[in-house]
Amino acid sequence: MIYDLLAGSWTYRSFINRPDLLPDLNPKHIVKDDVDKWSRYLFGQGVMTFHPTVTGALTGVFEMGTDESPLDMHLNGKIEDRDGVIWIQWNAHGLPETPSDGWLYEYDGRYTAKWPDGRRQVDAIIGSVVRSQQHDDLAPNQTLDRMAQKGSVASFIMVRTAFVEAREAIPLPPEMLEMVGSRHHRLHHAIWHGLRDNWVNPSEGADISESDKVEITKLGWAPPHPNQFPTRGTVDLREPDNGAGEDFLYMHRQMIQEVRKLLSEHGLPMIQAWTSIPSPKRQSRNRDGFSVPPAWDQGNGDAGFKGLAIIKSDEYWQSRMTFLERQFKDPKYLATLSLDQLGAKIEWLIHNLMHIRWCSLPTDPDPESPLTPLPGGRPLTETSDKWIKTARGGKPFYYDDLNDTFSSHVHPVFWRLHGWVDDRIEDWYAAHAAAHMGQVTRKTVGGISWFAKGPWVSVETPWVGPAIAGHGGGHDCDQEHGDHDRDHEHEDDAGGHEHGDHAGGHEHEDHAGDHEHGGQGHPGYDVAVMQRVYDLIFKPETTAEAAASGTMATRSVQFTGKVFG
Ligand SMILES: [Cu+2]
Repeated sequence: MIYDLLAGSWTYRSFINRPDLLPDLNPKHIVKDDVDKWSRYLFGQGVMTFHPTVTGALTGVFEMGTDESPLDMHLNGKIEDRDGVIWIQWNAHGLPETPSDGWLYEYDGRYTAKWPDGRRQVDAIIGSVVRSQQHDDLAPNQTLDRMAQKGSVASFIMVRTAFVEAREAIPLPPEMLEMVGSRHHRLHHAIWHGLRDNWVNPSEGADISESDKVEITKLGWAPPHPNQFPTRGTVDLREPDNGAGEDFLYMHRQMIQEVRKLLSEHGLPMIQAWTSIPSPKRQSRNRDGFSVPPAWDQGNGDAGFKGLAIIKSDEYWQSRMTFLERQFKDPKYLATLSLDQLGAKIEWLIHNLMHIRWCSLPTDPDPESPLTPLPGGRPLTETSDKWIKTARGGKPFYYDDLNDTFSSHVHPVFWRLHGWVDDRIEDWYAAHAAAHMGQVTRKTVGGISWFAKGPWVSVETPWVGPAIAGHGGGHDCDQEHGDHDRDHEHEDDAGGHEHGDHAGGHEHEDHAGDHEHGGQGHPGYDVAVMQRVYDLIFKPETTAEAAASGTMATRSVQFTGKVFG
């Protein structure tokens, strides 16, 4: 049984078990005596945050105070499935040398069932509570005497509170959202991933026919290094390096560099990479933005929910992520990997999983239907304006599902986790420099600090999209034209094309985006061209019809947790 559906924060209220009926309260005619009766009915109130484990153990925190004078208790307990009903038994104990020192409460509750006919039913837990230790009374609602007696029993109701999203806790600056949230950037990220992921082995929702491939190739977007799984086992069993792993590392390094440039131009602070993958957190206010959002039913069955819940669990972090993190920081291990293998392993074994672990239930960006949950996320066929930028609560809103390549880079966690990925490249370089000096050499490629082709580096110029002949920026000369083309490369020039003439003659629906792309003056980066490529991969006409007839799921989940599925 997976208990992640209990994870996260709940508004807790307990009530004294009074048998008498309470008076009606008329806000237009307040009777103090009636209000007094009501106030004596409420026993306690606060925010309880549950942190369940997959085995049913429960820890957490109960917050009752304010930021200035916190009043916290720690929770410990267990969760049990009894004939399909989820029961929870736990206690809250005060913290030594804080105002709650010596407090002890015990709780017995159950998760309320879903009513088949319920409308927008809010998750709730109901139950009974007893005060097990007498204590000095600090609770605001206990004003009758100054001692809270042991043995008092009350009934409680807990109601799920909305998860505080990373975009609220650690918002990206508006200047950056304007750039990375543009149609231009969304399309580039989505088709770059979509082409290399689906060119050879199309996944659900993607379909690239031979004639599509011809058109995509004409538009300059044929991916030279389709994605390939990293192979477990010995070096002999491995697929030969094709450069896809290097593309993964390089393209995201280019994105990071572009953002750094924008931030420094605006005098804004840089976004700090994760130096280590954050330990499990389920904080009620998500202060650092890295609390793991709860799992939800994505509409793909019980197995889908369990898969999501496991990746979000503490156990996953403890058993899998910390192990991989140690590996990817271990110089001995890194010195055995080519750059391509490093990229492939990071992408498939840990990067995809970080995207999934920190993703959150998406909501409809349409201002007409605010906060309507979208369990399956954006349909792959949908790229209308509401998925780019809308307004919510009077502020600009950019759709930012972390588990969708059209929007993941608009999510604040994206830049932390990709910063972590990017730092592993430097660890890899240092490991090789130490293990076999001179076999890996640094080289600037397309304006990006990179590495020369050699025994551990398989391609000259990683792929980011259409290349301008002879100007780097993603063109793999070695593969397509042979080594003699090398003397046409002018790496140092490539960066200078950001505001260059190449872009001038074409249509630009999105000027801000177009001009910021390092070394990309090719007409293939026009929004209209990228939109065409997107539509060729994800087929709005055909899949929309199929979805309407119920034959095909249109879901946006694009980072896969399955490596060898
Ligand atoms: Cu990406």
